[in-house]
Amino acid sequence: MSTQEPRAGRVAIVGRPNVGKSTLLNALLGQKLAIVTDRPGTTRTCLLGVYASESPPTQIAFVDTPGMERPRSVLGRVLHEEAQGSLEDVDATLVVVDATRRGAGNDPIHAADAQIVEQALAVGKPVILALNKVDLVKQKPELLPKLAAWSERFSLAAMVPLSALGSDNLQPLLDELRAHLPEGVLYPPDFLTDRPTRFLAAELVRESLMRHTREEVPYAVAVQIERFAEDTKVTRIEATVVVDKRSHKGIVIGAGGERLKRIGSDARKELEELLQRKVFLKLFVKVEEDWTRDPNKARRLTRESSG
Ligand SMILES: Nc1nc2c(ncn2[C@@H]2O[C@H](COP(=O)(O)OP(=O)(O)O)[C@@H](O)[C@H]2O)c(=O)[nH]1
Ligand SMILES: [Mg+2]
Repeated sequence: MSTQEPRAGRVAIVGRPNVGKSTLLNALLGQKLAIVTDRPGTTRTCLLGVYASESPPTQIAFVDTPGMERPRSVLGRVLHEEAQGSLEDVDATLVVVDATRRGAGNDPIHAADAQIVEQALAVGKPVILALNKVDLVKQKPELLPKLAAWSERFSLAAMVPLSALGSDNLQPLLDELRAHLPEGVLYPPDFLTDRPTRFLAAELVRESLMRHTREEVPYAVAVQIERFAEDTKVTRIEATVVVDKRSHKGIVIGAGGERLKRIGSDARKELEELLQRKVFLKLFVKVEEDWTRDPNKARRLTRESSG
C-alpha cells in the first residue's frame, strides 16, 4: 500500500439561494454547522467548516456563502458582497446547482446558474459542479443531457451528481476536490470552524425563528447572544431577537407568548445537540426600526452581532 501525500486547501461553496449549499456543507462535515430552512436567504455570513480525513490525509476548508442571486434589497446587497469576497483566495470553487431546475425555453441549464459558473471560472481556479437534489430526479437518465450541456458549455474540472440531503455520492466529490488541492496541512487536527460557539448558538436560534414565523418576518430578524455561561451542569444562554418592525414583535411572541415559547424550545434542543449538554435558554425580543434597510446596521447585525 502506498502512502499518499497530505493535501489541504480552501474551497468556496457558491450557488443560487436554496440549491442546498448549507445542507451540503453539513453533510460533508457529518455535523450540523450551518443552519438550513426551506427559504432562500437563510445563510448570511460566510461560514468556514473544515473537513478532515486521515486516509488519504486531507483537509478541505469549505466556505459556505449566502446565495449569489442579484440582490433586490439592502440586506441582499450586504449578503452579496459577502459571497463575492469568498471567491478570492480559494484553491477551487464548488458551484452547487439544483438538478431539478431548468432554464427558460427548456434549456437544461438555468441562466442564473450559468452566470455563477462564469463568475467562478473568471477567478481562474478549478470549478467543480455539484448537481444536487438528485433524490428528486425519478428518472436518472434525465440527468445525462444536463451533464452533457454543462460539459459542452463550460470547462469544468468535474461534475458530480449527488444528494446533500441523503448524503449520497459525496465521496466522489471529496475525491475530485482533493485532486485539486496543494500538498500540505493547514489546520490542527480536530479544527472544525473559525466561528465561536456563541455564533453557532445565535444561528440555531435564528433557524428556529425562521421555521416558526411566516412571510416577511424571518428576513428581518437578527439574533444577539447576551449571555453564554457554562455552569458545571448546564449552559445558560440569553439571546435577543432583533426585529425591524413593531408589528413583527407581536408575531414573533405570538398570542400569550406561545410562539416564542416554541421557538425557544426547538432552539434549545438543537443547542443541546450542538453542545452535548443541558441548556437553559431565555429569549427576549427587541425592535430596531428598519435595520434591514440601513447598510451599516445590516452589516453589524448580520456579521458581528451574533458572535
Ligand atoms: N430533496 C432534497 N432537498 C434538499 C437537498 N439539499 C438541500 N435540500 C433542501 O433545500 C432547501 C434549501 O437548503 P439549504 O441548504 O438551506 O440551501 P442554501 O440556501 O443553498 O444554503 C432545504 O429545504 C433543504 O432541506 C437534497 O439533496 N435533496
Ligand atoms: Mg445556505
